[in-house]
Amino acid sequence: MTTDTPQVGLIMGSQSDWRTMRLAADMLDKLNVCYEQQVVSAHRTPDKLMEYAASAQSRGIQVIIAAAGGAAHLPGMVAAKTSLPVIGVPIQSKTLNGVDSLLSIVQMPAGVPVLTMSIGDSGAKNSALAAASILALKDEDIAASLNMFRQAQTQKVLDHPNPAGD
Ligand code: RP5
Repeated sequence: MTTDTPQVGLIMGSQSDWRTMRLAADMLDKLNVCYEQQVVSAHRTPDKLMEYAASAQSRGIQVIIAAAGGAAHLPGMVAAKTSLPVIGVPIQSKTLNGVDSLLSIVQMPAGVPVLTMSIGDSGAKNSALAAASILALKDEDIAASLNMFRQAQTQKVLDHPNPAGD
C-alpha cells in the first residue's frame, strides 16, 4: 500500500450489493489501492449520503465508486455533492436485469458527470481499474500495479491461444 489513508470510497446502496461489489474490493486489493467500504443508501439514509459526499474530499478520498440497483440515485446524488470523480456501477437487478440501474445512473443531465460502468460483475471490476487509473496519474506505485495487471492479462491470452483448451 502506498498509504493508509483510504483514497477510494467504495459505497453501495445495500448490503445485497456486496456480492457484486466485493469484486471491486478484490481488484482494489490486487492493485494495492487503499479504500474504505460502506453501505450508503440514497433512499434509506439520505442524510448519511449527503454527509458522506460532502466530507469525502477533506478525509483524503480521491475517487468515489458508487454502486446501486433499481432506481439507482446514489451515484448521481453523490456526484451532486462533491466534485471528486464519481464512478457509478449499475447493479444487476432481478426485475429488469440492471437496465433500470444502468439508465438511472448513466443519464445524468449536463453539468454533473457520473462515470458509468457496465452492469454487474464486469462493471464492478472495471470500476476498480478505472479508479486505479485516475490515482495512477499521480501515484507511481499504483501505476506500476496497474501495468503489471494489464501485462499479466495480455500474457494469459497470448499463452492460451487455443479456445478449446491447451
Ligand atoms: C438499491 O436497491 C440497492 O443499491 C440495491 O441494489 C437495491 C435493492 O436493495 P435491497 O432491497 O436488497 O436492500 O437501493
